[in-house]
Amino acid sequence: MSMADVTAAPSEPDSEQRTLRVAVVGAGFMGQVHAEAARRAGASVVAAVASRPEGAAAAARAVGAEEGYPDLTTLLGDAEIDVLHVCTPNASHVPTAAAALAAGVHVVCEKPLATNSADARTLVEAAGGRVATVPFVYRFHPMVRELRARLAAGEAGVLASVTGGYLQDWLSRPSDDDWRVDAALGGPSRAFADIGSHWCDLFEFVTGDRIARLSARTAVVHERIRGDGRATEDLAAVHFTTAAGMVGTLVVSQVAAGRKNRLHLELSGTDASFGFDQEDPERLWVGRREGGQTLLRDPATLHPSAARYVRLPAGHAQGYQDCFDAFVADTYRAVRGADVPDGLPTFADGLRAVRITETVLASAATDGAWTEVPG
Ligand code: SOE
Repeated sequence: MSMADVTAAPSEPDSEQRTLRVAVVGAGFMGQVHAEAARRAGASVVAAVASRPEGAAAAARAVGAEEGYPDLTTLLGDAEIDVLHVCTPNASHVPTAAAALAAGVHVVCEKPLATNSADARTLVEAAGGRVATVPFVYRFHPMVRELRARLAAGEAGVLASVTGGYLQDWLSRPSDDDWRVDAALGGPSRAFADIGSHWCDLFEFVTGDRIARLSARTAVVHERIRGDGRATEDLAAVHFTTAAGMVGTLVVSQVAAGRKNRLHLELSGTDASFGFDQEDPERLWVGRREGGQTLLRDPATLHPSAARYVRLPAGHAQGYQDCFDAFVADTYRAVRGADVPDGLPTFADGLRAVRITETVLASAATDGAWTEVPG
């Protein structure tokens, strides 16, 4: 790929079509990432809604929207938007997404889609013919697509086990605070719903397999009591088996000093093994008895399904925001009715993640009893 080819990247907007009008609810870190991705996909970020009416102007400034609205009802009545991005605390995802869908608007809703599976299922049903997606964005790393293509081609041989984790440290001190530690806003699960959900989605996405049964332990390391008075888990350790017979282990922690956003998975097969680390997303480790190698994200050598998500020439690092951009661009393609390559995470995937999270909590509540994941 030359520098000139970069302009032909698949996330370029289709200039034949009218500009999509989008709005963002929630103007924190995630809202800003969504708004940037929307602009890069060629949409107009016409409106923002803050959590409090008096925050409307500040919310618009934070996400670079044309106008701030005091509440969702006013926005949906006035702004004629095509897509709503829901980036508010977890407990408000369901009413916000449901109101937008009822108004005929397509929805991108942050994970967890809902704080329980009954509500998540209601949203899946409410989506009807609308495009309704959940940003499991790590699917859009080119090296994740490369891994998926190699597994689909049978390169691993018998894929027997997986080990991995998702480690962060931004809540490692007792005084660290965020709405996510308040169960009334974040829901009954914190670390697992927030980041364990990403790991499970990525594992199932790359393998095409399903986590079937699991045994989990959770721990509250810091008794952070907020809101309704329940402390949510800082970490979870999960042992699982899959529908295809793999065995896996997973540790999820938001109190792991020194790790910032380390989603890591290592899949071991009888012919080849693969390792991916989200903190080093330009590389994929491929291990064999004869010797391993680390592949660099070089479009010249990647499977077409991976090269599709390459935006920059090899050696010019792409990362987190690029994943978001690609996810939002594919969402908007679906909104426009275009053929979308497979791998767009939908509300059904959001429901799946909530079900796995509920199973983790249920198993942990029964001393790690082996528990079936429904659905
Ligand atoms: C915070 O834990 C967070 O921003 C998550 O909410 C995101 O989903 C993850 O991608 C990075 O960490």
